[in-house]
Amino acid sequence: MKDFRLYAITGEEFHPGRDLIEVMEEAIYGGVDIIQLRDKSGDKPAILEKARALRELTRKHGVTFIVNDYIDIAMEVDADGIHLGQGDVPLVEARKLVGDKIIGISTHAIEEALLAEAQGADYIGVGPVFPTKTKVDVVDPVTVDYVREVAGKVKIPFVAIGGIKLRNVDEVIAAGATRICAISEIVGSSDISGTCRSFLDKLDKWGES
Ligand code: TZP
Ligand code: MG
Repeated sequence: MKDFRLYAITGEEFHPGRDLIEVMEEAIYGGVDIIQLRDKSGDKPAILEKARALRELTRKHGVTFIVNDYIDIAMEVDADGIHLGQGDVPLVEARKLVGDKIIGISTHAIEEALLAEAQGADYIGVGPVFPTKTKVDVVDPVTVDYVREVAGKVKIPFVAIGGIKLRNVDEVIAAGATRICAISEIVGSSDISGTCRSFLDKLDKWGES
């Protein structure tokens, strides 16, 4: 997959009254490399409609588009990939369904990370690094110690996620993360593009040192 640094996930509860596509376009102007549609409403026709609109937007801007939970919707709109949780369709089964599309999977422990790598995941999520209210069924924070462990042992790309804010991202980067994912800090910002640029500035600064 094309490499990436900043990964934004949708979270409509953080921008009430604002249009999803407008919000995600601001994130794109701020420099995000990947957008994931994550929608837990269960309203499939509405999710399909959002997926179509985000596919059009991301294609226009050359941004990678990932769909969470719905492999069928990802295939229907020709997303670039899917994101799986540990309790979703097993990676090996998902690979048969999506062919060479990107498969990302959330991991919370090194055993899960190494298994995902061995089974051909394209990237893994590492988190939640910090406490977060965004994900309800979330496991305990894995802390930056897990980020450090993955940075030392896993060869495929990994993205740190969960409670990551501009004020604490330095700690995550110091632990070895070179790719960052956020929901509330990005889409809930009053200056979405500026927040994205600030994340990228921090990743750049650390990359130079
Ligand atoms: N997976 C692990 S933590 C999380 C997900 C989807 C939520 C991240 O949201 P936020 O608002 O960036 O903490
Ligand atoms: Mg899932």
